[in-house]
Amino acid sequence: MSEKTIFKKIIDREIPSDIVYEDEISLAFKDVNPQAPVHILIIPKKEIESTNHLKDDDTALLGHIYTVVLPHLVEKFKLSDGYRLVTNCGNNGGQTVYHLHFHLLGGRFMSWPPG
Ligand code: DGP
Repeated sequence: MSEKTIFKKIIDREIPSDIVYEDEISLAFKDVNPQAPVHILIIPKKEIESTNHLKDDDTALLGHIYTVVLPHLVEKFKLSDGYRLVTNCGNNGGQTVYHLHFHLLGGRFMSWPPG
């Protein structure tokens, strides 16, 4: 069996994290290396490596993240003025942890293009 990712260890409470939202499908916690005043990682509890590994039956999971978890966090962290939701995929995308995750960044103006 392949080794657990750091995010699976967070889900399983094997390593600590600052959890800001949890339900049966998803978990959200503060990024250990924040790039903005608000920097939260939203992950599915299901182990999916990246957006390249999504399957047809993951549609509801993605919808849940966008329509339930995201609005909850936007309200909780007062991000109604705007934010950035980023998913890094694969080597060229800058992905370092191979468990699908969405970076929710806010609390400051986000410039474009990203680096
Ligand atoms: P990415 O580069 O898109 O794969 O982002 C991975 C993010 O995960 C990165 O911003 C730092 C964060 N991270 C890595 N290890 C840990 C950890 O142990 N705890 C927390 N809270 N965040 C972590």
